[in-house]
Parts: sequence; C-alpha cells; structure tokens
Amino acid sequence: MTMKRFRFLTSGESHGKSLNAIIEGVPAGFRIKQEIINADLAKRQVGYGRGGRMQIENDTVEIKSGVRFGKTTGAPICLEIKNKDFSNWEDVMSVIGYDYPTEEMLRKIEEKTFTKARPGHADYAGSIKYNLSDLRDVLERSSARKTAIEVAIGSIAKQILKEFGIIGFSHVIQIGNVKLDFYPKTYTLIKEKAEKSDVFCADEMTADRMRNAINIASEEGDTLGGKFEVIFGNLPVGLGSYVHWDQCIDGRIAQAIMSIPAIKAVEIGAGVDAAHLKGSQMHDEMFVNRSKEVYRQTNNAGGVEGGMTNGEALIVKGTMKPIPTMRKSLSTVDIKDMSPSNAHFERSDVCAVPSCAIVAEARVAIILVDELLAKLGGDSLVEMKAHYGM
Ligand code: EPS
Repeated sequence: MTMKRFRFLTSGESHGKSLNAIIEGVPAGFRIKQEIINADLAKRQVGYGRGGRMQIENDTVEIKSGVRFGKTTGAPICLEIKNKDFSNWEDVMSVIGYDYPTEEMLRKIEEKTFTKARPGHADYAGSIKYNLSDLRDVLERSSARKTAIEVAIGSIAKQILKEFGIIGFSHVIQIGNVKLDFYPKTYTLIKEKAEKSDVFCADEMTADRMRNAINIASEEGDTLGGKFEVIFGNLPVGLGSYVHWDQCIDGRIAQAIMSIPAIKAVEIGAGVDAAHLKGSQMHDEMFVNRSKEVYRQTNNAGGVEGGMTNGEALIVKGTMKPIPTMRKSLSTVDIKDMSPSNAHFERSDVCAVPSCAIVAEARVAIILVDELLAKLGGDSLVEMKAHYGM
C-alpha cells in the first residue's frame, strides 16, 4: 500500500517470542497513552466466540522508542507485544537450529509439524509459494495473531486523529444469519450500546441471537463469519484525491480492510445496495444552512465522493468469512505425499467478527492519519494544528 507519511512495518509469528512494529512519520508533540493502546488491545481479545488462545494472552504493549515523557519526539516509534504462549512453544519456534536436539525437543517439533492444508487458509498456496514443507511455517505468519500489533498502531493513529477532533468506532452488524435490523438513532448511542456488548452489537436482542448462533456453531464444531461497520466522524473535506487511482481514499480504505485475514468484501456507504437504487434515491442531496455550510439529510455515499472525504461521516462495512480452522474438518490433501486427508485442527476461534471490527477500525484510522499528514504536512503537532487552522 502506498503510505505517504505514516509508514510502518510489523514482524512476529503467532507463537513466536513477540509481535513488533516500527512506525515512522509521527510528528513531534503528540501525547500517546500506553493505557489507551492497552484498552484497545483488550477489546480485540474479548469478543464472544474467541477460543482458548485468548485465555492465555493478556496483550499489553511496550513502547520502546520515539516517545519521551508521554509525547512523540518525531523519531520512529517502536512497539512490542510479547506472546505469553511463547513459553509453551520455545522449542518449536526456536530461531536457532539445534545441533544436538534432545529427544524431547524432537518430539515437540514433530507434534507441531503439520502437512494437511486447511481449505480457506493460507496453508496450501503459502507452502508452494515459499517452498515450505511444514505448514507450521505458513501458519505462524499468516495467522491473524499479527493483527494485535496493528491494533496498537491504529490506537496511536486514533490518538493523533483525536487531536483534530476526528473520532471513530466500530460495531458488529451481522454474525452468521443474524443481522442487526434496528439501529439506535444516533452514532453516540450505537457506540455506547455496542461497547457494552461482548459481540459489539448495538441491540441486546440481536446480540442474544448472535451469541446463540455462535453457541450452535461451536457445538457443531463449525465456525461463523459476519459483517461489521466502521464509522469515523468530524473529518475535513478533501482527504484523498481523484487525480490518480492510488490516491482515492475509498480505494486505499478497501485495500486496508480487504487485507485483514478472512475479509471477503468491503463496502462504502450504501455499498452493494447502490446496484438497485435509482440515481435519485442514491445521491445525497445538498442543502445550505444559515452559516452557509453544506449539509445533507442522507449519507449513501458513506462520506466519500470522487475518492475524497466530503465532510460527512465515513462509513465502511466489511464482510468476514467463517474461520477456516474448525473441528468439523473438511476434505483436503496431505502435502507430504499428496494423499487424500482431513484438514489439520489444533484449536480455533468459533467466531472472530467482533475482534475483526476492532482491527478494521485500526486500519481505517491508519489510512486517515496518513491522509491527514499528506494534506497538512508539518513536523510537529503545533505546525499541523496551525495548518489546520486550529
Ligand atoms: C489463528 C489461530 C488461533 C487464533 C489466532 C488466529 O491461535 P492459536 O493457533 O494459538 O490457537 O486465536 O488469533 C490470535 C492468536 C489472536 O491474537 O487474534 C489463525 O490461525 O489465524
């Protein structure tokens, strides 16, 4: 993805020692609170339907550089989240090759080696692409575990956006066949209600039905996908651009969401419903108030026109497929000898849609900060605010 200003790289395996990130491009003077990052990390962990791994982890971030006395200095920011589960995997995930492995080590490594590709996972294509015979090598980096560090990066992005009054949230609108049909009237209410729910759903009755669907899938050894919505408000007009295809903000957001593991569709505003609406129903008519400001009564555009923010709330929907690791194992091929087999299963989440919503919120925040930095320029909060007219 073309990152203009707010660039980052992550590293880390699911059962390796830690998840790491280096973020570059954060101007000096922003107050960054570690406890806010940790609160976002906790939200990603708690969604109903998560599996045994989340009982082991208690994700907390350590800011290792780029922040002094709670404020950014303009230097690269280094983050680390330790994997607690690593203590159970030290032999299997060792970065050093053993010259004289013990019987015990060999037994453990053998136990965690697998060759029965899970349909729907990165296993098969990854093994061919990287010439890997142990699918463990594919699983470890392709795992959604890496989204933990992305949520930490997104939390920093959200803390930057907040300085400009830009705030956002996410909520779940569908799990399996259960859809949220009754939206509370305001975004504030949706946010408040969703935050109280362990499926991040803003309607209690729908949330009950969602939990029930997850319980049934769990009993059946199956998994469930769903849909979530990310909303950001108080955005300036003109983030993104129509001048080149890779500068359209909706295109950048789609890429950022689509590349979250298990995402199959991204929609902006009315999204796929735009196909059946007439032009006169789809487009959000413009009116002017006494202060000569434009306002609208609908937001089918989802806050984006011509690849740019238009001042309305940004509304992004994402569709997550059911997780491919499941007890009810599917037919597959054992890549060891190309024989028919059943897919590998260790343990799994039944549904991770609530967690995915938090990850998507982080990814949207990252794009918005990058676009804001591109628009405003500046090496410090003071300069940025001056450019913003604050
Ligand atoms: C994942 C498999 C599970 C999930 C994991 C994603 O982990 P494990 O293999 O340890 O049981 O819980 O998600 C996380 C660890 C997380 O933090 O989100 C996978 O294969 O993608």
